[in-house]
Amino acid sequence: MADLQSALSWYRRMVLVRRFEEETERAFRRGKIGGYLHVYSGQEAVAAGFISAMRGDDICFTSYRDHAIALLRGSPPGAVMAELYGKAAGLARGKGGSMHLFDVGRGFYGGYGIVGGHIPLALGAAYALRYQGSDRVCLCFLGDGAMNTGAFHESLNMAGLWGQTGHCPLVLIVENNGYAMGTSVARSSAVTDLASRFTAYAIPSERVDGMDFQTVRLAAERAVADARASGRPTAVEAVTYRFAGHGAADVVQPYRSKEEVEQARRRDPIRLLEGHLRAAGLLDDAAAEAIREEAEQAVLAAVRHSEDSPPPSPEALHADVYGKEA
Ligand SMILES: Cc1ncc(C[n+]2csc(CCOP(=O)(O)OP(=O)(O)O)c2C)c(N)n1
Ligand SMILES: [Mg+2]
Repeated sequence: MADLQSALSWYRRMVLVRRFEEETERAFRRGKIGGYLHVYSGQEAVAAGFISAMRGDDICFTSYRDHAIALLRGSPPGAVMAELYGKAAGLARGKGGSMHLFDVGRGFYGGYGIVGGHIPLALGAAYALRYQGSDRVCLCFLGDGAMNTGAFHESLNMAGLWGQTGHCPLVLIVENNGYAMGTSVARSSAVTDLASRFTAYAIPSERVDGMDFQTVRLAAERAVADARASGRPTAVEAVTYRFAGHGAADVVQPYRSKEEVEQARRRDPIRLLEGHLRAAGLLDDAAAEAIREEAEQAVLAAVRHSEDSPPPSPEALHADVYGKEA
């Protein structure tokens, strides 16, 4: 069992993520958040498990389901929320929105809307880290649906190849939540054992229960340590479930039954970790309530901060569009 004492602090952060996401859904319905919104509820153990295994100077990439990654890497909730509100105090200065969070100072390289489009970027970043002579690693979170894009296969081929000479410290994390929008894995993948698909590119992989923080964390520690020591890519398929719709507009959800969602909710990752912590005597009712209250206050403060922040100024329109010459 991974160290439960430190799991308590990750439990606290998972509670914050869940509460944060509930508030974003509410703000979207009230018209406070524009554009689009994909929440992470149900999948918290995956990001928390992997981010807990990262070193401060490691880096990560993900898709548009990105709020949790930023929060778990330590971005201030106020800056994350303000970005969703399109405000100048946002993490991307109000010009990226929900799908394009970015916090380079905390090793978070985004937040991308094109399915699979971030995988080649993560691959290049992993190569660069070794090329520059460091032992840092790059994590790339991706969905089950992203595994069926050309970018995935082209990137994995190069990752396998570069790994042969120790030039690709890339950890690939498949967040298998069972669906790509309204299409199930079974309807879209010829091989539904997603972890096994990495063997085509000589990349070691394993499949784990993505609802159990401790299990994810152990797999993450193994994968990160392997990538760091060998410079080879490694992959983990975390089997998880998204409790909310694909995005804020996915209300009816004809592609899955209420019973299926209820069944999955019985293995809520936050309650599972709470159970472990209570069994170990590390959490009781009063402490759990205090953690919920702390999350509540942090999220309400983030909302106030976002409401109070101005939108980006018209002059900011052209800022940050082009990089500066080195
Ligand atoms: C290249 C591309 N094709 C289609 C879309 C539309 N689209 C947005 S999300 C999504 C499903 C992706 O599913 P998955 O990778 O499993 O991630 P999840 O949403 O389950 O986290 C699709 C098809 C897109 N954004 N980009
Ligand atoms: Mg999916």
